[in-house]
Amino acid sequence: VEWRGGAPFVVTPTTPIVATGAEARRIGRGLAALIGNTVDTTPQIVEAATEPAIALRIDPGAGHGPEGYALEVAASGVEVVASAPAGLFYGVQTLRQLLPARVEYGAALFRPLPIPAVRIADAPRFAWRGMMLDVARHFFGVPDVERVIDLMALHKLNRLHLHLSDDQGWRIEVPGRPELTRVGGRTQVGGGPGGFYTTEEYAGLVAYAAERFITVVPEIDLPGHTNAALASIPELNCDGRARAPYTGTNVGFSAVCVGTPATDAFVADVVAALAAFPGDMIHLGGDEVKELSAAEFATFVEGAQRVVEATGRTFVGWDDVSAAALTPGAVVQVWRPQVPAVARRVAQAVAEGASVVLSPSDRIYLDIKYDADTVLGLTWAGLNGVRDAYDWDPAALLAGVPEAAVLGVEGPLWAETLSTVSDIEFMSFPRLAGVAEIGWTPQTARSWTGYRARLGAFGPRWAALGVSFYRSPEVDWAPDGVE
Ligand code: TNX
Repeated sequence: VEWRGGAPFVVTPTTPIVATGAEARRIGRGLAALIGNTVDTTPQIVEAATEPAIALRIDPGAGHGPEGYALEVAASGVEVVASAPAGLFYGVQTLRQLLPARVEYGAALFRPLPIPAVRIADAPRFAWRGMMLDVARHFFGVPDVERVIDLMALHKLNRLHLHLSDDQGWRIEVPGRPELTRVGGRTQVGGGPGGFYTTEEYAGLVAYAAERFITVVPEIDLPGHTNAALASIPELNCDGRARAPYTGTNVGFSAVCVGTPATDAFVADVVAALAAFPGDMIHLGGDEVKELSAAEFATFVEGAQRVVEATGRTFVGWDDVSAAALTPGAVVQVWRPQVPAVARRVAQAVAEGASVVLSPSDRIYLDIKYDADTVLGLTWAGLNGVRDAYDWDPAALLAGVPEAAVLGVEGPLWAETLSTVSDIEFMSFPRLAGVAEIGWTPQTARSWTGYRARLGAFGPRWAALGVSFYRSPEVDWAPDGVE
């Protein structure tokens, strides 16, 4: 970032957006909708302009990698250039963050919008910059997930991991297995109505995310965390008897019967259902299985991995799967780096060719309380303050796991204690902004003091968007709505 000083660019009701090609024009329409609140103040998308304009360009020779961009703001004009659409989209998100926070109010009367003169060249440090949403413990409907996707996009995150099944609920249709949603889809923690996504709704979410350059990573948790499936399909149990539905919050008590034709057919159907949607990865959980022997667990994971890989997708599992033999290219999502035995096994998996996504539970578990006064959330991993969530280096987290083996970072939001989108927002922000910055910014350019100041200035933008973020006392928050 190079602040150039001097006069800002000022967006007025007549400022055009210059964009050619379908993708640049689509991204331009998004920016136009942000700037304008009425037909009179919404910028026109044009092919060329003589007056000061905002130019959005995709130029395959622009450099900065597949997700990077360059942004230049001067009094005479704004230009965002990227070699691919994702980079152009991220450049526009940066432009959005440079615009006054009041641009986020959807109906406020138009006032000219200054953008400070600056030159930026930007590209992400990591390829996987994610959030996980647990829609199994409590179900969140399509509009709630779209809201999460919108907020992820503002923060340039690119992976939405959906935890689609657990003991308390099954949330996605599987062709030929209507019991899963008819029985397993009707429960949630605390006994509420639950719910599930129809195939059309889920496809709509995947497309909505893709329009914002976010790839959905679906997770069906196996072989444990499966009570909802065990209640729906009796044959998945070794005794052939359906389990009772479960709406509590214990973990580790359920597992499918390993090695039976019924279980193998079930895994095949589930993986085929997930592989029918656009995507590149399939997450099969693997966590907290207490009801199987070590041999049964390894047999299950190795078989499930083969089923996923046969579809051409990459297999992802929680760090528990490092107890099995993983194929090179498998992805291990690390949640317990603080447990020495887990850290050793993960390093071994990396030595054998696996890569990792880092979700340290004592840092970026978004469902862990901020401090002792937080009403929502859990405390089993301690307390995760705003600084805790930000102030760590992915390349230094685990011995034997160098930066090159780290695909990226993801903040998981488990939903035992969360039931509304406002609950989601409160636990996610500000901590998810820290995940985003860890994902983008080189370690040498990061500091808690710098981040803390920028976070304080970002509060009014969340407020304008109606995000019910936690005003942590660790940060000096700028006042809202008074620019
Ligand atoms: C552990 S993290 C779990 C989840 C819980 C979470 C609560 C992981 C792979 N398993 O089942 O929801 O803790 O923080």
